[in-house]
Amino acid sequence: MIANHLSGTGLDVGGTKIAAARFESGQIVARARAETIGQADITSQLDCMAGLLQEVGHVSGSPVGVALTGRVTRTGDWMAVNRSTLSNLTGPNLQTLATERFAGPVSLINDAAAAALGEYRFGAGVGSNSMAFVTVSTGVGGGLVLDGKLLQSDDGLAGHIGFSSARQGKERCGSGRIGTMESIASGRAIARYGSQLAGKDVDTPEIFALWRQGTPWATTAVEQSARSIAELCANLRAILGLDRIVIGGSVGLAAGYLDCVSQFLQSEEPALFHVDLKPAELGQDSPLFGALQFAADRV
Ligand code: ADP
Ligand code: BMX
Repeated sequence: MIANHLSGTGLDVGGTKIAAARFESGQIVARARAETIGQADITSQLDCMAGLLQEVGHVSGSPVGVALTGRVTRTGDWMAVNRSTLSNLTGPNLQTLATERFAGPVSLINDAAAAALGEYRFGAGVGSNSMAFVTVSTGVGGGLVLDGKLLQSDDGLAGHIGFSSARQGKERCGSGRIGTMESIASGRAIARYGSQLAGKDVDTPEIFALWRQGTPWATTAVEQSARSIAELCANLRAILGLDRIVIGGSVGLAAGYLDCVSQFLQSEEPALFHVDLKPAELGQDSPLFGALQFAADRV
């Protein structure tokens, strides 16, 4: 389906970056970006979003669809599950604040749920009946479309697959749970494990570059993540009988990563638990399209 009914502005607030895009008839006509400040409170986060809206030339009164890392309740409260990503999100209701500040209709949704909707409607999920979007990014997030309907819960926790358990997981993550997918497979986890193995600080893109050159410790760090994501895909298939899983996020879309996940899925899981794996067709823009579509669905 073509997205030419989408006009307004999409925001995607992740654990590392905040992206904004203004849409006119389904086309992105302006973009802006800022770094996420993990310790900022809700008011400062809102200031940042407002600055980006101004940069992209947001048209007053047109819809704003906001995709947010963390839990977004049905009534528009926003809070972290992993408090080491966003540590200061207690306080006022974001829906109320954002509606006042942006002077127009505002819709809030979890970032991975938004991306699932975006891919289901306009990308790699088209034609699927039940699918997941899995983002491997700062954290590990998920959005689920089941029998054509986006799964949501009042408390905003539905779809938080990054907080399910991984066989190889041992550490406690910022959610308080031990051995989560997020603690072992996320961009942050790769950097932490890679740095430990290398004996110096290395970031995730560097680790990926060294992995492609065949550096053994970098291979160990990337494969630990990819093997766990393959396990997650098999778990999702077992629990929900999905026919497709779409992978996104900067780690998920890094060259060679999805092939590595596919190989682990093929080699380590029985055929019944294999699932059609595809990269996000909208690339980094899936949450932006999905957030604006979510806004359009609510009108
Ligand atoms: P966000 O989590 O803010 O939505 P991203 O999807 O960009 O943002 O994910 C950020 C994570 O991806 C960080 O851990 C970052 O180091 C990592 N990352 C960014 N670019 C790359 C790359 N080219 N290859 C591998 N990892 C990357
Ligand atoms: C975490 C969680 C999810 C989010 C996912 C991916 C927080 C702050 N975030 O599992 O809500 O969907 O990360 O988000 O608890 P990102 O920050 O990696 O883009």
